[in-house]
Amino acid sequence: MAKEPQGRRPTRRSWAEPWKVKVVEPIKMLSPAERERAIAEAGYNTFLLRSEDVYIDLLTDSGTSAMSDWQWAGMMMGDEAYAGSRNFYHLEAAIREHYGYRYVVPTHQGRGAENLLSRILIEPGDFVPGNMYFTTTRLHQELAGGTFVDVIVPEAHDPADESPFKGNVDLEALEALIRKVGADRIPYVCIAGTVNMAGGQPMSMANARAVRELTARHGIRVMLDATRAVENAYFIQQREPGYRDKPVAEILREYCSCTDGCTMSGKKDALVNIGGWLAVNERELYEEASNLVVVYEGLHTYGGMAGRDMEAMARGIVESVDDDHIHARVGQVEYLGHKLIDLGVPVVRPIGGHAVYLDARAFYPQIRQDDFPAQTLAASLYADSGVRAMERGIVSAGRDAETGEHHYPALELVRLTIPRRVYTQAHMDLTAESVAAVFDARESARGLKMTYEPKYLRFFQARFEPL
Ligand code: P70
Repeated sequence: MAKEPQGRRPTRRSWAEPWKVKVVEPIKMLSPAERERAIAEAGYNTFLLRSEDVYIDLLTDSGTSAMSDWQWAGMMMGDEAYAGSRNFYHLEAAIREHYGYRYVVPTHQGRGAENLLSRILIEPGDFVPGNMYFTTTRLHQELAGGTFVDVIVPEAHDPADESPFKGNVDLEALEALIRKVGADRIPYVCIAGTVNMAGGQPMSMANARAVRELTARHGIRVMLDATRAVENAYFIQQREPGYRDKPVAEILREYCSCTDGCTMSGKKDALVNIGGWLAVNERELYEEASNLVVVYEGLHTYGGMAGRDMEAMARGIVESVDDDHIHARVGQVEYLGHKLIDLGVPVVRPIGGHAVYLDARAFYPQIRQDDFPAQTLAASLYADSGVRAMERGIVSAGRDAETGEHHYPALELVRLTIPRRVYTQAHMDLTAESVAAVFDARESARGLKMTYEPKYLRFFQARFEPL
């Protein structure tokens, strides 16, 4: 009998998700004519589409993940007391164990924590350096009278640069800022891992430690945006010498130990549909935050969440640092990303932790940034297949608070964001084929013009018309 040819057996074994599906939610693709109508009615803004009109929803990984049976069981254990809910203490214990901070103030989501932190620490005229801006974070800094200063490494602005840690802080830029404005005008440095607006790019442990050392010399705090810090820890494990054999849980704690506290949107890493927190190590800061939280969120033992929400998040934190979970999560994002690279589609490299970012400038060189290339691309993708993505370019960047001019970000991107534990490989395949089809039709694309522009965070509600 003829032998099977040797070459047909894969040399590397596949990985697969460490779970199986127990409940399903039906989704359907509208007809092409219905999709055209839906996106026109939404003002060519994917935020304004009805979820029921979306086939595969890659708008965001925020609050869209699937909870486990253990988390759902926890939902039934909600202690809905106004004060002192047992679920708060479970949450506090999970944060102390896995993130390592001493004091925890729960909030309804990430921006609730950003509001508290900004109000407490920022004085008018202050500067807040960070490794690239995030929309809500920067807005709260500005509302408190501060000015955000981008100190991310220059390669973060180049979609083709393959550096492993494009989320790193440019230490020279940070030092130059300290010299220029003085340490007493910098209440804290805000670092994020992974960096959302840079394409989900991580920062290294070495860089976190160096930021720590530099700021310590000047008596400046470091606050972490911990929203996707577990994904960052996974990249450290995979890419940074000396971390290959360490569990992600251990790396996360080490990473957080380079900082004085964090704001957190639990809707991402922590595998819940709603929730967040502010955590700090200083008693005085905690006292101020737990006082302010009652003004804006709720009592300091629920912060806008139900008891059951806090239980789900406490359990989600435990699940999120599991090595098999995080490998499969980032692995799925990389699967989609490499598929697109193989199809010749321009994407931000290396592939990030929570999303694949299409490079809309490279897609549509004929569309000026003023005519919103990324917004155009996101709308075209929806029209092609009902896949919903998010603009992360000039619309997201908003206007300069002083001059009123558009910010012109170097990166003009469309984000295909993968919810955790929700979609299959087949959904990723279909998405990749749709992106390739839109890429093949790229030459016929025109831009958009903005017909309605809200004052704050305009990308959420702005409306457009085809040029
Ligand atoms: C997204 C979401 C939220 C987020 C984040 C980082 C690094 C803080 C937050 C705020 C949702 C979103 C928010 C604004 C514009 C578009 C989308 N990111 N830090 O899809 O947390 O939403 O809980 O208040 O990514 O990336 P929260």
